[in-house]
Amino acid sequence: MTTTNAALREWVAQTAKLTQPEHIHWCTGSDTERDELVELMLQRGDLIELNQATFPNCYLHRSHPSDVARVEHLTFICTKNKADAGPNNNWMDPAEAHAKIDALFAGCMKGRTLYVVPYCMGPITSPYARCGVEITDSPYVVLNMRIMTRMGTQALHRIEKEGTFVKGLHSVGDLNPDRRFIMHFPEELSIKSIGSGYGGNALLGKKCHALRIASYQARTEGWLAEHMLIVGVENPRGEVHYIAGAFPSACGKTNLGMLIPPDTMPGWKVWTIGEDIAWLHVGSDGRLRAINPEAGFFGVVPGTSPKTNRNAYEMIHHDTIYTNVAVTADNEPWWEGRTSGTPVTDWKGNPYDKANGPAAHPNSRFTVSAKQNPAYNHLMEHPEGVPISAILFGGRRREVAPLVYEARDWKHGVMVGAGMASETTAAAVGAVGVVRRDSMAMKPFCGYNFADYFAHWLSFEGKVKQLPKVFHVNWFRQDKDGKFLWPGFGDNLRVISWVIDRCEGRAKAHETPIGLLPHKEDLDLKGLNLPDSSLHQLLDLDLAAWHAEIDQIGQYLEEYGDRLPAALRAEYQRVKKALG
Ligand code: OXD
Ligand code: MN
Repeated sequence: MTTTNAALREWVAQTAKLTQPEHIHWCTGSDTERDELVELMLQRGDLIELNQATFPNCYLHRSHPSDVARVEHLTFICTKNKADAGPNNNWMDPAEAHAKIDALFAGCMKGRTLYVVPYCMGPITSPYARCGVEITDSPYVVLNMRIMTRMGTQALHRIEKEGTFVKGLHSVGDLNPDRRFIMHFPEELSIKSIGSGYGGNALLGKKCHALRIASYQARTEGWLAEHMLIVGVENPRGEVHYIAGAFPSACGKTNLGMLIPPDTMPGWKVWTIGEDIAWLHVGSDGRLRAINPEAGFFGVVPGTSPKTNRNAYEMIHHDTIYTNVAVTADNEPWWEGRTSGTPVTDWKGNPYDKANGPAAHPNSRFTVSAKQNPAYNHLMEHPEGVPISAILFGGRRREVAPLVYEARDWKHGVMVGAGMASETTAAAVGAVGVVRRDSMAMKPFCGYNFADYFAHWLSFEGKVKQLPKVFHVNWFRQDKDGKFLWPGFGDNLRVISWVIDRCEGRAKAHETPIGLLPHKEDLDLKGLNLPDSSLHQLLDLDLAAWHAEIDQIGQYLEEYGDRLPAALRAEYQRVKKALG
């Protein structure tokens, strides 16, 4: 197979010359192609068949033990001007980056197959969708891209019609972390990634294209590419709202996107549009509308149980690729938080021994089609996307951030998003549990200078007929003994209920220096039985802690110097003054 698109033909030929594969395979996305790839990987031991009676069409992949998470320190934004990448990114000069990484690509596919993977991010007929082509030597990547994107012939046809696509070159190389780089060239709409087979580093449609390259593209074209879930909620009055939520990796986007209402909240309905990435546009109706550019979920497995997320638990019982989970004696996948079974083999393939740490890697993942989600909704395929009523920003904060507060207007909302922070998780290599600023949950994913990104966010005021209301939430507050104060999961709907009532203009809130907070009477807490002392801590403003917090936010924002939008600095000053 080949293509009528000369640029694509040329690029594949050049890449083959550089990487010297034994075969070239143009992916169609067909079932036969998938079956052949699965067979090949089973033969090579790159996939392990799980119990087909209880987990039909489920397979386990074990990645190299040094290759289990995103590598932010090896991820670069290569713009001509260093300042355009900003203090939020590692930067390398494009010419230097190409030379460095091309030297590693030279001959790296000898004896391997080069797969050409055309894909579309977003519903195939959506004017907001964008296409790309990933060249990879990893059949695991092909199988995952087939689930995570609209991959194959249809995407190729769109590319041939439009003539444009993002170029992503990937090789697992020799998996040596010293020869691992994830390079982005936003001005060329291209990506080069070598030395890792892990999701975020290797499935180039996801973080590399749909966030880093797309955020850059979005700025020049007047839209937003965000690290956000998109959820549809209908309350017992029959009012429907779509909410987008930006939370850092492994902070519960998948759980909130697939939330199941608690039994004590009858009449509520919730459906998933997305659980990791949202592309937001000003729609023809003047509202901010969101599409999910992805077609599947690449979610964190540990903690998934009928109690925490029954939808996800059911969804991953068939047609799922597991990466780095443990296995039971019955050959079923196992992870910490799974309520049945006992692990006998750990994620590395060794006999399980508690002394060696968790059985499943804390960042072990499932890859599944979004259609397997019991809360799937056909609106995920809607070319115009869904209208967004509210945006939630949130992180993992043991202290300081209350359960929920509302920004008083868009400018304040942008300031709240810019200043947000969260404890780091196992989704990226490095220390876990350290509080860091993670503006709009985009610290690892914004393909350009955050100062310009904040200005871009601010620019939506006036462009959108009805701007979403902005809230900050924190499901992760702990008491002094380290116990979570809020039950989370399905009960987060209680907070969403208040958010919707605020959007409808009927719920009460009181003004504080940081924004509008509910009193406990303003929240639907029926059947929850939370002690008053917990509610008090969750909804109280710790002024001393906030004085320290606002100073830290100020120091962080000043890292952006003169490039920081004056309107954001002014908004910061307003909040600081209000705190006294
Ligand atoms: C992810 C991440 O995989 O954010 O979604 O790391
Ligand atoms: Mn993510």
